[in-house]
Formats: sequence, structure tokens, C-alpha cells
Amino acid sequence: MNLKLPLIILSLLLACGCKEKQNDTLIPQRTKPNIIFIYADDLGYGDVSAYGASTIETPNMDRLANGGVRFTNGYASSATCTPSRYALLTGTYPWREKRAKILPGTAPLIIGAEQITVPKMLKSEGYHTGIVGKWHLGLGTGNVNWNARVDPGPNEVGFDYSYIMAATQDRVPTVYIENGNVVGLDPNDPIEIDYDTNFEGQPTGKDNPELLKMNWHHGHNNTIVNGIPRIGFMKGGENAKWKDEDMADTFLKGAQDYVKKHKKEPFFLYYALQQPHVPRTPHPRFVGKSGMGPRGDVIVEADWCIGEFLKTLEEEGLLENTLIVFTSDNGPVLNDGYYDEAVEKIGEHKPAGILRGGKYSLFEAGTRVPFITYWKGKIKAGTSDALISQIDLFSSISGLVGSKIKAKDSQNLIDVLLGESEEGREDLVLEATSRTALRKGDWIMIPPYKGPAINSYVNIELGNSKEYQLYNRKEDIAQQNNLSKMNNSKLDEMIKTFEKIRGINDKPIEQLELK
Ligand code: NG6
Ligand code: CA
Repeated sequence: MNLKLPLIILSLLLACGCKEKQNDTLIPQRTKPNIIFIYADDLGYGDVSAYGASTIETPNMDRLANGGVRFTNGYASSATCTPSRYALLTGTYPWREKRAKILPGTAPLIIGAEQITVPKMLKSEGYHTGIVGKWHLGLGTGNVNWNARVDPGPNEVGFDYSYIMAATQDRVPTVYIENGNVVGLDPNDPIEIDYDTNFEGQPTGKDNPELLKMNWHHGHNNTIVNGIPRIGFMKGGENAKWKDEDMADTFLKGAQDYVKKHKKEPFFLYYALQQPHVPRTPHPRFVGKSGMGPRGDVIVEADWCIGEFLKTLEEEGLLENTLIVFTSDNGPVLNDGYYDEAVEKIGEHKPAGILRGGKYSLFEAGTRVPFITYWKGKIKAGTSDALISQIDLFSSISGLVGSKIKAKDSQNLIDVLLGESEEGREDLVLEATSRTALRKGDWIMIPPYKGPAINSYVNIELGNSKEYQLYNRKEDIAQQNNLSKMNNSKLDEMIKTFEKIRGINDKPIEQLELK
């Protein structure tokens, strides 16, 4: 008897403690889950094993796909980076903002200070917000002085913390920027950037092939950094220059540190991977791992990063209270300007899967990308055919956290993201290099565009044709049969909807020309 009493008291105490602890974790789970976007760069619909890739293994992306919702009709907002990222963060169609095009490293910030963004909305709900990785939405207001604090930038449009590369891995400046300041900059070796004119005496990819460890195929023949010729000219900043092979580890550590630091508050992290965009520079640990050359190797590297990042979330006990969205900013490309064996070593692998086109294309592979939501213990694993776009993340997440802020073109599809409904969008405007098309139900309509059918540099079909194109994605996922002449009424209906959303009325083809 004497022994039992303390035991009973102890178990009562424990039970109370557990309940309290349970409540503690339950309340934030219901109202303020952490939100993480893991955003790949140029990863195609067919580049992930969970999406059918058989010659490349992506076990960690698959872990998300197989334990969460794997969307088969999930779209990036554009077939290139800047417009996609603009739409992701603002919930606004990129064609509404004429500056939302692939930007040079010197471009001013294209998100206005007055504009609402995902991180701003989440901040107003008490979140800490961070970005680690690729930015490519412009910085400053023009004529950036890289040797002083660079602003406005991510911190001015909603991010409490930022650790970024300004544009792309193939564009100068090739430095990391933390909260507006170039990391490791020596004030005695200031950085100068110019996208038109070289600085006197500086070698370039064009004139100094002997200095290159990676050769350029098209573009990419300006300043040489780490033996790789880039887009744009850069002078100075020697100590601050990134080491390309370490970039994956650097961003991973940044993401892990951010999570560890902010695990006690609800947080939003935009982890923007640089792979498999050019130049593809796997860390030596990953060289040769895919058998497909650098493009495959950096996909393996990105997959590893995701695995390590998930481990951190697990170790910190955050997985049950975190919604992860994994997707890509646009479709795949093999030769995007460097000789890196992407074409030669592709073998049987199909980066676009069964889809037509690729990066830059109005065909499906331009914007239909891997799109996965994962939330341990909350999302039931499955596949969803619902039509959804990255543009919808704004209002969906706003709905999830109980914010009243909505974005213009963004629909609240949180039930779809959580796998509780298959009722996605009715229609979606697709974009590729300033051209637009319409997906509605199972139909895709591409209006006539001048310009080449194929971009011969990257060897990708762009979707340009003098005629209207109409495809049924259910019967013809590979977009081989143009039904525009056979199904006039459907074509008319599609054009009407398109013009209603897009605001184009009977504009001649010339005006819709690919710029
Ligand atoms: C193109 C580059 C390409 C890539 C792309 C941006 C050339 C010839 N091509 O202009 O290599 O950098 O811009 O890619 O310069 S994105 O994924 O950031 O949109
Ligand atoms: Ca991209």
C-alpha cells in the first residue's frame, strides 16, 4: 500500500504533464503550423522517381511524395524563374507585371514596397520569416552599390532574415548576400558590376578560353569566376566570391540553422535550391553519382540536401507541425548554355517525363512540375489530379493560418493542398517568356504566336504556331493532336475565357509576339 500511493500520484502527475504537453503542441498545430517552401530550380516533371523517373533515384523527394500529396496537375506560374517566383510570393499572375521577366543581376527589385507577399502576410500572423537560396527578383532601385547595404531586397518585402544569391548561379554578382550585406566583403576590394561593358584588363570567357574549366555553349561568355564564364561583368570582391561546389552545403546549412534558431516561434522558410540550374557544379561527394553527368549529379545532390534538411526537422521535433511544399520554378532544360554533358549523358532519362516542351515552353513541360505537399500526421498520403498552381499558395496558406489577406489571382485551395479535396481550379493562365495560354478543365488552348517553333540553342519546342492549338490533356497528355479545327465550339469557349481573364481583345498576332 505504502509503495502504491506514490506511484499513483506519480502517474497522475505524469498524465497531467502529458496532457498539458499535448495541448501545447496541439494548439500551434491547429492554428500556426510552420510553413516551408522547398523550391528547386529547373527541375522537370520527370526528374523525380516518384514522378516516374527510373534512371535517377531521388529517395528524399520521394519520401515527401509518398508520404504526402503528389500532384499530377501542379503548375509553376511561368516557364522561367523570375515570373514564377514573383507569382509564388505575391499570388499575382506574372503577366500583370511587365518587369517579371528573367532579370540581370543588376535589375531593381520588382516587388513593390506596398505589395503584399506571402512572408508579409505571415508576419502579420506572428510568424518569423526567412529565405535561404536563390532570389532573382531584383535588388535595390537601380545602380546598386554592392559595397553598402543593398536595399530594398527580401528584407524590405517581408523576410525577417535573408541569405541569398542575387540572381542565378550563372550571373554576377557571384556572392552571397545576408540581410542586404555581401558576405565576406573586403572593403579594400570593392565589387563593381556591369552587364554591358567589361572592366579594363579583365579576362572573359569569350577571349580567354584557356582559363576555363567549363566551356560556354551560348551566352555565358563574360567574366570568369572559379573557371566558369558567367553572364555579366564583375570586378573585385575576391574574398566574397562563392565556391560553386559548396553552394548546396552553404544553403543547406543556412536552412538548417534558420530552423534551429526559430523552432520555438511559428516560422516560414523559403528554401530556394539552386539545382539543377546551370552551371551544374556538384560537390565532389556527388560527382559521378548519377551516371548522367553534372545535371544528374546535382539532382542527386539536391535530393540529399532535402534528406538532410528533413532530418533536422525531425530531430527538432518539427515535422508534425510543419507544412512542406516541394516544387520547382519551371520545367527542365538540358543544354542551357554550357557544355556539361547534360545532353550526351541523358540516356533513357526523360526530364519532362511524358510531357511536351521544357523550360521556356508554353507546352506542358514548361510549367507542369513536381508539386508535393507533406505534413507528417496531418496529410494522408495520396495522389491528386486536381488543377493547382503555385500562385494559389498565397491564399491557401492565408486560409490555413486564419489571415484575412488574399491575393488577386490566388485561390484558397488549402483543402486540396492538404489532400482533403480534389476540387482544384477551374482554369489557369499558363505563361512562358511573356506569352500566355489557357488551361481549363482538361483542355489547353495556346493562341497563335510568331517566333520560332523551336529554340535551337536549348533544343526545346516553345509552343509557337501561326494557328490556334487546342489539346485535351486526358486523351493526349503529350500534346500531339491539335484539335482546334475539329472542335470549334471548345476552341471558342477557351478563347472567350482566356480573353476574359487576360484582357486581350482581338489583338493581332503581331502584338502577341514573343519578345
Ligand atoms: C537565360 C540564360 C540561361 C538561364 C536563364 C534563366 C543565356 C543564353 N541563357 O537567359 O542560361 O540563366 O536565362 O534561367 O544567357 S531561370 O531559371 O533563372 O529563369
Ligand atoms: Ca528556373
